[in-house]
Amino acid sequence: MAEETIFSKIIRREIPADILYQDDLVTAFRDIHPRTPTHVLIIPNTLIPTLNDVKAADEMALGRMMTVAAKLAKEAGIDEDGYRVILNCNQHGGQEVFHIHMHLLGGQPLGPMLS
Ligand code: IU
Repeated sequence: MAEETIFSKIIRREIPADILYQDDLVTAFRDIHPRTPTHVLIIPNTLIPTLNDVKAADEMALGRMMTVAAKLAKEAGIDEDGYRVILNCNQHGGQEVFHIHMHLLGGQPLGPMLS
């Protein structure tokens, strides 16, 4: 059984976060250390530590993360200019919180991916 992170407490609203969207499958909230004018994290409500742990049963939630990313990008007004979604996995991917999350980044030009 994977250990819960602070993100589980955010989902249950036990600690404050700027939640922009929540449904039965996913929760989206503003990153506390925004790297870009729009920086939102989109996470499944069930604990999946990393992309390596994803199972077929998680596909609904993972798909919902995509549609919610697109919806929030539109709401933030960054859909036309464009934006980036990132999902970090483990140490080399730079993952710090072991509850899978998609970063939605935008509001400025982001340049080439690995610069
Ligand atoms: P990473 O992909 O695991 O490196 O990203 C973790 C992100 O979670 C990082 O951008 C943090 O600023 C963010 N975050 C947060 O928004 N709220 C928290 O309570 C914690 C981390 I802990």
